[in-house]
Amino acid sequence: MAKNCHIYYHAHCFDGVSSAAVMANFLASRFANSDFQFTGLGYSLEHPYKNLVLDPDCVNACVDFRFCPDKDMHWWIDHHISAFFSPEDQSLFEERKDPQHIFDPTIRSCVELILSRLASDYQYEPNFKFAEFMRWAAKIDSADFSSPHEAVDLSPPAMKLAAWLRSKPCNEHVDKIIRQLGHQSLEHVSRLLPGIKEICKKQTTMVSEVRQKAELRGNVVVYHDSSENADTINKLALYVPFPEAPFSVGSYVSEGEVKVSVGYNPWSKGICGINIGTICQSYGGGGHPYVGGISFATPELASVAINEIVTLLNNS
Ligand SMILES: [Mn+2]
Repeated sequence: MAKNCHIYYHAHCFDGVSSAAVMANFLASRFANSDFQFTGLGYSLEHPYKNLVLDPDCVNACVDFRFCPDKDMHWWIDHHISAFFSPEDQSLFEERKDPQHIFDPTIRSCVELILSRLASDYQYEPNFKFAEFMRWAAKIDSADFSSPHEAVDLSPPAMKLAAWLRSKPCNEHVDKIIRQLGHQSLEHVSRLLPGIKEICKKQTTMVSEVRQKAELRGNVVVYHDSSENADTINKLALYVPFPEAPFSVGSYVSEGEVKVSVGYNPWSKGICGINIGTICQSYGGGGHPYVGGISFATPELASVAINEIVTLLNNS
């Protein structure tokens, strides 16, 4: 039976859009000739679903993003350690034991979690080979690159798509690309991205900006960029000038807020003895054990928190 399906996903994220494409492929295998709508969601200071009105007649699904307490969110699959906005949301999830609400923070990408659990629990057999997406989603989401240079190298098609998504392209374009992802190779899709040439050029410029402006405070690379859209930078670029520094804290001005990103250097020799996702959560943000982000309403609030976090990281 054809249905209207609405898929919510983590916006501007390779794993997020790939998860949306896999979920669409899964729902299309259950409901032939269905219509699909996609909505990207991002972290902010407020509850992400505060203004959300779900259509109960739609099949609603949310992937790679926070738990939605609304009963009409029929599917929810996430792997973020900060999946629950509040303890109340977490209790709801635990009480309901809804088999269509799947959470496993031990899996490196949401694409992998969706593919494995829908195969085991719902006998899902995708009619498209998502292996390449799964490999790159895990690599990008967990920053599993061999060097800071590899992390900022935009030659692989998946890296082009990830950089393009970070540049916050308009919804209409992202929508078109998600619809291609379950049908075409990453190589093919990477050639369809509007403005990708400029993005590759900009990346080169940003990496040289970081080389000039980033400073080392103890074990932490600290970088601030107040230029427009600077938060589109690949945060791993911060380790290009300081490949040995264990941590980085970058701050960027975006849409009236200051976005702070905190990360553990995956090439650093030491062991990360601190959970960065938890630190970010304590400031109202979220993330994974090795990387996280926080939004602040003013530069003053951000700067106080940055100093505290730098001290915390230096003492860890
Ligand atoms: Mn993810």
